[in-house]
Amino acid sequence: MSKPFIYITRKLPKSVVEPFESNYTIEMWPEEEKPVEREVLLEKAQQADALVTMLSDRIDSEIFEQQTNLKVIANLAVGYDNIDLGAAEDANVIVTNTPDVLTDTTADLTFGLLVSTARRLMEAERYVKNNAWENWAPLLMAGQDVHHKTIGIVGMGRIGEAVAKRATGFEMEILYHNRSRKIEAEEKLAATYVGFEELLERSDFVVCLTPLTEETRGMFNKDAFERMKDSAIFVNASRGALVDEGALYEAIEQHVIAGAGLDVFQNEPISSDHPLLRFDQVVATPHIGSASEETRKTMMTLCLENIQRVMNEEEAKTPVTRV
Ligand code: 8YV
Repeated sequence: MSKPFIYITRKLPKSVVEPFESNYTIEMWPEEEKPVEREVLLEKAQQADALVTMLSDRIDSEIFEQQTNLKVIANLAVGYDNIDLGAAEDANVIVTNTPDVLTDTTADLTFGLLVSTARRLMEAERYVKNNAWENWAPLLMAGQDVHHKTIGIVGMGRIGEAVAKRATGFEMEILYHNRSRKIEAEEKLAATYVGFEELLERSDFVVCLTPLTEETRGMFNKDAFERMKDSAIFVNASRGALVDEGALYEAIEQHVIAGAGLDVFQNEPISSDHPLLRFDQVVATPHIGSASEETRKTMMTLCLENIQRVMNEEEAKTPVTRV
């Protein structure tokens, strides 16, 4: 009997794939940095028993409308807004994601973005590297304190909680907003549940970690930025489409808020002429929330383990369920 066929839509390291090669025929899109072409994805989805997919791969009804052997799609991300779960369910295809293993890594990056924006780290680095540091002045590159300030976390899931944990080390007041109350987090982290508007009004740092859904799309709009303090810093490590980027641009330009730390954008990848990059008060990173070598390799292995379990007719380790 031939081995089940797994298609992986990016080039993954040999060390991750090798342990699975004795049981599976594994083929990968040959590029590490370029997404798989749509025609190739459609063709491989017809042939494969399992796919490992990335956020940049649109997995919609077209994938399932064709004749397919697909049993499982393992998304290399905790988010799965690139996948039409309804279409997958109709086609009896199990979808898995990579929760937990990336929580701390993403929380580290989120907190790093917050500190970098508040303390003007990237701007200060440019200043030194551009040979502009000729004199010292009492307010040279003076930013804002982080410690003892108020952080408002929108989306108190696993990553939100891990960010709150880091905020306790900075002795911050922690506010959060979430679909449901998180009583345990409230007790453990002294976090206070507030409404979205109150969070915007009271926070020095507004941190967005909520998933992208039809309800949350564009929730950080003109009204939201106008409610924030003029000293507020907005941090987004979730999804770009949660933000009206035009409204964010205006809010920073007109000093409605003080700045933003952004790991995600509406249309990724962005180029250097993206309007938000004009501001010194914006720190931008290329969607690297979970991008530590250790974590990315753990995520990749989890994808293959999920596939292995489904192929062995066991329950996947981290299946995505529709809510
Ligand atoms: C992705 C992410 O894993 O997990 C998520 O939802 O946004 C990232 O950490 C990464 O972009 C690879 O798809």
